[in-house]
Amino acid sequence: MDKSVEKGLKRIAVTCPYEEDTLGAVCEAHKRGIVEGILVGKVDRIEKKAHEMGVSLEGMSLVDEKDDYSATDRTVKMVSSGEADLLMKGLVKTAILLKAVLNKEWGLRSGSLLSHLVLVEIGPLGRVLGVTDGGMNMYPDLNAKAQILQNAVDCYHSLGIDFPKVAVLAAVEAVNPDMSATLDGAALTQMAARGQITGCLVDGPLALDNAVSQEAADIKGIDSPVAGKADILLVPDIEAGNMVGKTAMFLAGCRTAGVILGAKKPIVMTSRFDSMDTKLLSIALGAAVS
Ligand code: COD
Repeated sequence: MDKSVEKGLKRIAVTCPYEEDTLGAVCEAHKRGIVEGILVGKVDRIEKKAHEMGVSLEGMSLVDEKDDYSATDRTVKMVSSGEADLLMKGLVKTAILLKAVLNKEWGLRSGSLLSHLVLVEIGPLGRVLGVTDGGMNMYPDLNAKAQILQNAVDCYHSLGIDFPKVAVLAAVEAVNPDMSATLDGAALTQMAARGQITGCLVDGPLALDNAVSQEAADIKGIDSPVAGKADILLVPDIEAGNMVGKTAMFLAGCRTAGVILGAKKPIVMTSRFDSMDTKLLSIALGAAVS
C-alpha cells in the first residue's frame, strides 16, 4: 500500500510550484505531516528553486512536464483519478487551471457549482469568518448563490461546525426592490426556512456591520439570530467578496486560508501575491476538508 495512504496523509498535487511562497508552503506542510507533496512541472526548475531556498524535497514525488498546460492537465488528472487527494495552483494562470478543472472528460466537475470560500481570522473580533464567493463565480444569480451558500455550509460541517450562521450581505438590511442583493438576501432566508438550503441558519439582507457586530445590530433594532454572530458572509458578487477578503488581509493584517469547494476534491487556489503563511493555511484547510 502507498505509504501516505497507510499513514492517513492527504496527497497534494501542485502544478508549477516554481515560486518561493508556494514551494515553501508545500515543503513546510510536507515536513509538518499535514500533506504529502507531489510536485508537477519542470523538475529542473523546481529543484533549482528548492536549492536556492535551501529547502529539502526529500520524500516528495516529482513529476516532469514540459509546460504549464501539460503540467496542469496532468495534475488535474492525478486528482480526478484518485492518485492525489487535493489540487494546488502554483505559478500558472488561473484561467489555465480552471479550464482544466472544468474539463468535461477528465476534470474535477462533480455536478455541483464550484465556489470559493476564504476563512479570515479577525483578531479584534476574536473569531474566524468565512467569506464566499470572492474567487470563482463572478455575478451569481439566486440559484448560484444558494449553491455557493450550501457549499460553504457543507465545508463548515466537514470542519466540525454543525449549524453555522450565515449572513447574506447587502449594503442595507431593509429589502429594497431596487437593490437586487437585498431581494436575494430575503429569498435565501426563506429558502433556508423552507428546507431548500439545509444545515445552517440564514438571515438577510444584512449589512456588514450588523452581520458581525451585536452592538450595530442592537443600535439598528435588528432582532435576528444571525445578526452580530455570523460565521459565514455570503457576498453579492466576486468584486465584493474579493475586496472584503483583501481588505482584511492587506489593510487589517488578518490571516486567511482559501479553497475552492464543490469539485470532486478541494482545490487550493491562492493568488501569486499571497504569503507563504496564507498558502500553508490554505493547504491545511484543503487537507481538512478533502
Ligand atoms: N462551477 C461548475 N461549473 C462551471 C462553473 C462553476 N463555478 N463555471 C463555469 N462552469 C462550467 C459551465 O457550466 C460550462 O459547462 C463551462 O464551465 C464553461 O462555462 P462558462 O463559459 O460560463 O465559463 P468560463 O469558462 O467562461 O468561465 C468560468 C470561470 C470560472 C473561468 C470564470 O467564471 C472566471 O474567470 N471566474 C473568475 C475567476 C477569477 O478570476 N478569480 C479571481 C481569483 S483572485
